[in-house]
Order: sequence, then structure tokens, then C-alpha cells
Amino acid sequence: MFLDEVTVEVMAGAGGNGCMAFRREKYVEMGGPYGGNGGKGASIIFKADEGLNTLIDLRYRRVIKGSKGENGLGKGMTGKSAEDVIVKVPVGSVITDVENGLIIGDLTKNNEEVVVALGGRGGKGNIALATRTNLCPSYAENGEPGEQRKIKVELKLLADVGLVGLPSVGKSTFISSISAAKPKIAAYHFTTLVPNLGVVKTKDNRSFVVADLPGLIEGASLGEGLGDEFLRHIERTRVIAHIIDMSASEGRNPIDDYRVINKELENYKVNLLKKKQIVIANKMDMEGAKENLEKFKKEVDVEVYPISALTKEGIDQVLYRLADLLDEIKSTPLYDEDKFESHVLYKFEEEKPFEITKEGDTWVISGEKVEKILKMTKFQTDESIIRFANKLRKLGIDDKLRELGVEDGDNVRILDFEFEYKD
Ligand SMILES: Nc1nc2c(ncn2[C@@H]2O[C@H](COP(=O)(O)OP(=O)(O)OP(=O)(O)O)[C@@H](O)[C@H]2O)c(=O)[nH]1
Ligand SMILES: [Mg+2]
Repeated sequence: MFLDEVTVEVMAGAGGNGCMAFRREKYVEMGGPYGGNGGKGASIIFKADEGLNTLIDLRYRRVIKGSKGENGLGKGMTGKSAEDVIVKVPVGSVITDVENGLIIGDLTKNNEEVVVALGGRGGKGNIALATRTNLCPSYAENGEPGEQRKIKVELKLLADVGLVGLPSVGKSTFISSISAAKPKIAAYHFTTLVPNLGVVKTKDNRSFVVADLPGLIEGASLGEGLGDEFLRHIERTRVIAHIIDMSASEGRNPIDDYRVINKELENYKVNLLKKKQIVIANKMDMEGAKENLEKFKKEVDVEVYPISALTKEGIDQVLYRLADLLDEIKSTPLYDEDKFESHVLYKFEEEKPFEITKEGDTWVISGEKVEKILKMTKFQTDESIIRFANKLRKLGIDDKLRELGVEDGDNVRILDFEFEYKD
């Protein structure tokens, strides 16, 4: 089965906790700190694999979780880092952060990787936390939480040429006569339900990839027929080859066919008419095709290549032209910021330090940074509490609370941790 869009939740592993330990040796009086750091949590990494051509493997993996790093140990031993989770996806997968719509990764080459959720770093053990003023800290840090996000994975085929046209015009017949692809061919509409790729080699040894897509009909961009979901694969082709049944074997007018399809291309969420397009006039072996072609050429100003996908007549000329066009526009980027506004790359944002609200009598402090500080604090000793309080002060939380009118003895809460405010 073919699947080209899935949504999954990714949860990277937290770092292991740092260890608080002290050196105890028979003849050494002041042993000093001896706790090692926690190991790194598992990151979730997506990797392009040219052996895959659908996202079906992801369908039943609604949540992808990485494990936590191991905790630090005594004798200064660092905990083991968790092994990253590598998720293989087809080449052409685009990964978007669902929350803000930004693109995290666009895997266009085999083995290309992108970290979609970063594992937390290990918490520091008390050896690493020693400073000149505190040689033997009696606290250690918890591991940093792993990143979590909901992502959309879309497969956008990376073909050079996309074949579009109404049903039964001969798209699949064409790709099977120019490549080794063997799609189903039949006289009924919507024979092709999923895209097929074929590698084409011209007689002068140039090679490119063609995608045969399911038939489009009027209103496809509004969801008619198989809808426009397959047009996403055209988004990244460099040339569109528009196939028309020039024999009008189904009683339509080829000129209307041409306009109907172009309207759908134009109405798609990115205007696909801006792409280079050629017309392939197919079924020229049939009666009436020549007359129709003359009328078509008079009426429509576009490059037309008459062929018969069945007898293979005219096919070499089309392939040479396509190869020439691809040579000409070789340097076009996969996406062009003007044309594809949706393609905004992900930028990591500075985490918001904090926000203070009041719930009843309680001051509630929230924000990624302050919550992370809390999660990374291990409230083992007075000293660790002082360190925590200092960190909050450095963020400016004390000043802000005072500005808002906090009084000694007021309740303050961060996540589910409550404490009394003291100046
Ligand atoms: N006479 C003639 N028949 C053709 C030619 N090309 C395709 N056909 C016939 O047209 C019918 C439809 O061909 P397909 O290749 O399945 O058409 P398609 O465009 O892929 O159709 P969908 O996948 O349904 O959109 C089949 O019966 C083919 O044998 C041609 O050049 N000449
Ligand atoms: Mg087909």
C-alpha cells in the first residue's frame, strides 16, 4: 500500500541524572565530589533510505520514543548515553512541525539525516558542578528533558518530469513504453491509484526520472475524483508533461481537456502553471487524431509533441526534448521561495524565560526555561535548593515577583512544585 502523509509524535529521551557522591578513602580526609554526569538521552533522527517508497511503516507508529540516558555513577563514572532512534523514510520526505507549520527537514538524498527531536543532555554530577568557591557541592543536576513535538511527514516524490492528464489518456502506457515501470493499464478511468516512478534513458544516454500520476479531473483541486493530493508530487518536478488524448476517443474536445487540467494545476495550493510544461498529444495512431491536432495547434500556443504511446511513434523526440529542458533548468532549486511560500525552514527559537500569573492566592510561574530548571533540579539537599533559588533570581523572577507585589509567605508554583516565597 502507498501512503504519502502521516502525523506522528516524537519524544526524544531525557538525559540521565547527574550523580552526587563523595570520595571516601581511608587515609584521605576531605574526599571531595565523586559523582559522574548522566548520559545523553536518545534523539529521534529521520534518515532517507532509497529502498523505501512509501510512509506505510510509520502508519502504526503513532508515537516514537527515545530512551533516557543512564544516570551518572559514583567514582566519577558517566552514565551511558541512550542510543539514538533512527527512523528510515523514503527519499523525498518532508518533515514539518505541526504546531507552527515550519519545515524541520527535507530529505532529498539517500542517507541524509535530520534530527527531529533532540535528546536531553545528561545532568551534571557533583564533580562537574564544583567551582572555585564551592569545591564540594552537595547537589547534582537531573538530566535535561528530551524534545517533544508533533510532526507531519509528507512524501513528495523527487521526479524530474511529472505526467499529468485526464483519466485514460495514456499516462501509464507512456511511462511503460519509455521505462521499465510496469503500471497497470486499462480502458477504464482511475486505473492508476498511486504514483509510479520510472527511470528513462534516452538514446544519447541521458537519464531522468518520470512520475506517472493518477488521472485528474475537473474540480480535482476541490477534491473531485482522486482529488489533488497527488499533485503534491508535481510540486517538486522540474517539468510537467501534459498528456492529451488527441484522438478524442472518449468524445471530449482535446482543447477543453488542455484547459481543464491547466485550471486544476493553477488552482492547486502552489500555482503549478508556473512550471515549464510541454504537451504530449497521444493516441495519434487513431482516427481523427491528425485533424484534432491541427485544430489544437491553431487554438493553443504551446509546445506539442505528437506520439502514440502504443506504437511508440514520436517517443524519441519527446524524450530528447525533455532531456534538453532538464539540462537547461538543471540548476533550479527544489523549491523557490517566491513560488513555494509554504517552504519556510525551521528555525530554533529562543525559549521564553518565564511568565507569571496568579491563580487564587498562588503565583504561578511558567515558561520553558524555568520549567527546565525545575526538572533539572534534584532537591536532595539544602544546597541544591539554594542553587535552584539562585537560578530563579538570575532569570529575574524575584524582581518580577516583587514588582507584582509578592509578600513573604505567599505560595509560588512551578509545574507541580510549590514553595513559599521568602525574600
Ligand atoms: N490506440 C491507442 N490507445 C492507447 C494509447 N495509449 C494508451 N492507450 C489506451 O488507452 C487506455 C488507457 O491507458 P492508460 O495508460 O491506462 O491511461 P492512464 O492515463 O494511465 O489512465 P488512468 O491511470 O486511469 O488515469 C488503455 O486501454 C490503453 O491501451 C495510444 O497511443 N494509442
Ligand atoms: Mg494510469
